[in-house]
Amino acid sequence: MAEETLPGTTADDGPDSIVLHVDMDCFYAACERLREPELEGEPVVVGMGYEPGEGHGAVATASYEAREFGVESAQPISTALERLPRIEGLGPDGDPAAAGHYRTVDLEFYKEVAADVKAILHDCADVVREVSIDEAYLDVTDRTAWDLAASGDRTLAEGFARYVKQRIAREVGVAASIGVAPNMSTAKIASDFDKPDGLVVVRPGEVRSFLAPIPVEEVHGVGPVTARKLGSLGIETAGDLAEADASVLEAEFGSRGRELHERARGYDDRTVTPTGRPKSLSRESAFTEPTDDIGDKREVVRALAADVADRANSRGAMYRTIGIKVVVPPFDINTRATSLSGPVDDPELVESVALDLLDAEFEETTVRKLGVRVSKLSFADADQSSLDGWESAGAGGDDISDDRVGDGASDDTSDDAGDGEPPNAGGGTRSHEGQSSLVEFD
Ligand code: DCP
Ligand code: MG
Repeated sequence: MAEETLPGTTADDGPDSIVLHVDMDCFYAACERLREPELEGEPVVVGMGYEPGEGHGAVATASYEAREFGVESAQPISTALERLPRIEGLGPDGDPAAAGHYRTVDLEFYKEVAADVKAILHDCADVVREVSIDEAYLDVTDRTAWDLAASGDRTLAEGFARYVKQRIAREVGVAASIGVAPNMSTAKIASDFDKPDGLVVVRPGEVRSFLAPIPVEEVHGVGPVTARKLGSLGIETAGDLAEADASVLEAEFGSRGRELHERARGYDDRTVTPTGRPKSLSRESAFTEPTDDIGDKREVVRALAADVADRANSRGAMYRTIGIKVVVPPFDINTRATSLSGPVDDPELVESVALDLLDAEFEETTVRKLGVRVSKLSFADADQSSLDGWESAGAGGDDISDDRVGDGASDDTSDDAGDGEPPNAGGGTRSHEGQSSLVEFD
């Protein structure tokens, strides 16, 4: 894979996270258009359980052309079809099905399309949280930056998101709207802000002003009942909510009131936790000051190795590859890995292999960050279903611990659910690899 060549990529670790929320536009209708391109530009209604003359059946989704006529999700299909213009030659007058283009839900097909989209998302980010069939959060903090691109006033993060959007359009043929922001709740609002085919970027300093005019219903965690109560307090927008007295909110809504207040002010400290089964487990640790002290480096590698081995063990994962990452200032990323002849669960081996890799080439190197990774994972229970589809959404996503390892070092952990296979890792007893792909660690 070619992450190092992605537009918008730098190896910088900015202080603010970069979260993408990706949501496909009128997803089921877009899938129908893939196999019936003549539906492009037409009002399309997708639903289930509709029989002409009966009131059953609800709309799952409608194309944006159909939405112009007042068709919306969860509406009775008969109502939707009444609203749409008649199409000549489609059926007898008086038959509501002769209006618009009605298609019955074909979930199996939509899941196939969703899996293609998902594969691209996993290719573009190590941390992907799948939320529904057509929606996911990506943490791409390590893949791009909030810095401005050299060519103008756009951020590198925007270029990265545009690349993700274009890949989905080009390789799968469906449109996505993407929101980019320093946290999950703002990214979600941003992806919805300019649908369809939207790309809305909210930079770290702009979160509060972006949120201010948004209706409170759109703030994450505000349902219709809460929105009504807030309305009765004169709070209509996220801006009103942000300026409201936190103690009043707390009195009315308990601790949730304080949380909503924080969200409206642009704070949301949830991290994007991945769904599905990881393909690798890694942990990194940055030194406050770059160091060439081999004692310090070995101590950090030992701690990282123990942590990674422990996480693999607690998840029932065996590994066939053990690797290290060595970041030399400013951003020169080196990865080395050793393949084993078979899968193991062996913390001592993780430590000794990682230390060997460090000593072999980096004994005197000044480093800014170190990482340890185990990959080529296999699991004791062979059930891989959670990796296969969007349905796994909400089921997984263990919290990633964030405790410190080693003095003066800050840590990141990641469970790589993407394709973490190094290029030459197959076979051989502890065969050494040379420089392997950045995918391994980023
Ligand atoms: N869906 C459904 N019933 C609903 C809502 C949604 O069956 N009440 C299905 C159909 C949608 C898909 O889930 O295509 C994704 O839901 P979204 O809410 O993301 O809706 P769309 O993708 O269709 O439209 P949008 O462009 O607004 O995202
Ligand atoms: Mg959608």
